[in-house]
Amino acid sequence: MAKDSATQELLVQREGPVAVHTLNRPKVLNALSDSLLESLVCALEQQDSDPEIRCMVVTGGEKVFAAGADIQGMAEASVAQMLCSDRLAKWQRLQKISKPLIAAVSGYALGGGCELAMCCDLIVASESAVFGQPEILIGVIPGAGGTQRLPRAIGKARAMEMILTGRRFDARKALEWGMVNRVVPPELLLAETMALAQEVARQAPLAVRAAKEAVLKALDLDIDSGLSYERKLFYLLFGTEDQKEGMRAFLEKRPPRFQGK
Ligand code: DAK
Repeated sequence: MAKDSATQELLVQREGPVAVHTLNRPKVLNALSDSLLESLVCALEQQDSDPEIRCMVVTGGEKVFAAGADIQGMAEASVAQMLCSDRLAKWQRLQKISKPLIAAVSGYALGGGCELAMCCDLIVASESAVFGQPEILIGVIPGAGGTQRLPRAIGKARAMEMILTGRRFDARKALEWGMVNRVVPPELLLAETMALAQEVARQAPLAVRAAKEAVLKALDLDIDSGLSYERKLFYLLFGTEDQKEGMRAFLEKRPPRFQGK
């Protein structure tokens, strides 16, 4: 994999159309400091506008995904300091990434780490992955989407229990509950995630973008509004060269060459 760019706490590598981001604060289990979150969001935004990149992976490596926000930097904060911090804005920027994001999760994905994984569009988990929203154990509640995304991911009853008790759940449960796409041995995590990312990256980029947008809307809209949203995006794709190429290639019995146009 080609090394693209890096800060010490975030490593960025590229393999063709896929960019891989590795959180790198092992001493604190990849706790998401403001600067780490900022580096990650900036890198993702940059790649979102780079036509050469078609899919992005976020991982913490084999040992740990992320043990949440950096408690050290938050413990003595006042309401005003929390309100005025731009941390929330970083999470909102993350939500606006239009290309597919895949989380490759091994080890702990707790608090903000679990929320980061849930912000991604697909999650590949290793057998050692452990998810949870333990904020209640330190006197708060999830603040970066956990109370909203976890019930959508695993259902209200399970999410309520996890959030009220701070209990953790493992990769098998996450798979059984529909929160992750697949569970693989830790040593295969990156390879399996890359295979999935490369498969997504081979599809027509504008259709991929529209598909992501439409599926995310399914979680917010009533069925009629969702169907209407889908229809508009569907028609819009008939204005793309890739739609012509995809359908012609099918009829000519050859693989398509998608250009993102
Ligand atoms: N922050 C800072 N340091 C952490 C950390 C964290 N979240 N998690 C672990 N560490 C540090 C430990 O302090 C320890 O440091 P040293 O003592 O070696 O200096 C080192 O990492 C290794 O951790 P442990 O010794 O505790 O390792 P164990 O294997 O025994 O336990 C653990 C692993 C993951 C079970 C445990 O470390 C743990 O419970 N960590 C805390 C998990 C947690 O509570 N996470 C939620 C944090 S709150 C916001 C939006 C969202 C958020 C904040 C703001 N806004 C919109 C403003 C998010 C909040 C959260 O995520």
